[in-house]
Amino acid sequence: MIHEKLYETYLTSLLDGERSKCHDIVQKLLDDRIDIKKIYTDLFQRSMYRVGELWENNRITVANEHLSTSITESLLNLAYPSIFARERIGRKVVISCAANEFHQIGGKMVADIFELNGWDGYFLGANSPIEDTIRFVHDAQPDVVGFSLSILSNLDCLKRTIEAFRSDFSNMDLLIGGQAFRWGGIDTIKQYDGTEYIQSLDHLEKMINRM
Ligand code: B12
Repeated sequence: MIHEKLYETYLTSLLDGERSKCHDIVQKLLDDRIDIKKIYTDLFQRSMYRVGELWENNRITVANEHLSTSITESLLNLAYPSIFARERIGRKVVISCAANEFHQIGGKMVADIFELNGWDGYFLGANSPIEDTIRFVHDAQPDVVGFSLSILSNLDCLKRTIEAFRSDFSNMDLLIGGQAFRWGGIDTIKQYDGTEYIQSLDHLEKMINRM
């Protein structure tokens, strides 16, 4: 549980670019063994969604948004000691953002949740070209591949990616997620066999535990 007051303090520090204050808040939560999924969603995701609203309403600049993004990305790394502490279970996942998709924090979190559960998570980052992602998957031979989509207008890129994947890997399970689906597109994803839309990190972890 992350208290409202702590969230507000964190958000203010993030918007002010106070990296060390943000660092201390997150480190204390980790030291107190607060669930990493909670930190990811109730602190990082919630504050970045707020940053997006403030930017959309011209209450902060692109520079402020970039600063918040870069602080958040650096803070994700604080969780690494806990994330890699679990014994490896010999399973692999590749997580990528569709081509033309530059939002990468959500996808990185997803790879981390797999790691937290003992998987080896390969996160390819933003705007991954389809052919190169397919080549990487041929080499890495993962059990599952996941794609993150934040901008609904990139849905066609994602469809092309899924179709290219299906011709090379007919039986590979594909996971799809990201906030683009707040605005539609879930029915499109459901048309593809072996492709599952996952709406949150809680749902993701339940699914990992069933695999
Ligand atoms: C930071 C940011 C950027 C940065 C991203 C940098 C980076 N390193 O990631 C930059 C500057 C590149 C950017 C660019 C743009 N952005 Co932007 N951006 C954001 C912002 C503020 C935060 C994104 C973020 O990190 N969110 C936090 C993460 C943790 O949340 P998440 O992505 O939803 O991920 C969670 C779940 O969705 C899920 N999940 C995500 N992926 C996956 C994958 C799988 C497999 C699974 C299971 C789950 C899963 O798990 C995560 C944890 O719970 C958002 C605001 C917002 N609402 O998020 C706008 C936002 C996404 N951007 C927006 C826009 C419009 C743009 C631009 C078009 C702006 C422009 N005119 O140029 C461009 C598009 C670039 C592109 N082609 O991708 C809009 C999108 C609106 C819409 N209807 O599509 C938003 C919502 C802002 C707004 N309120 O208007 N942006």
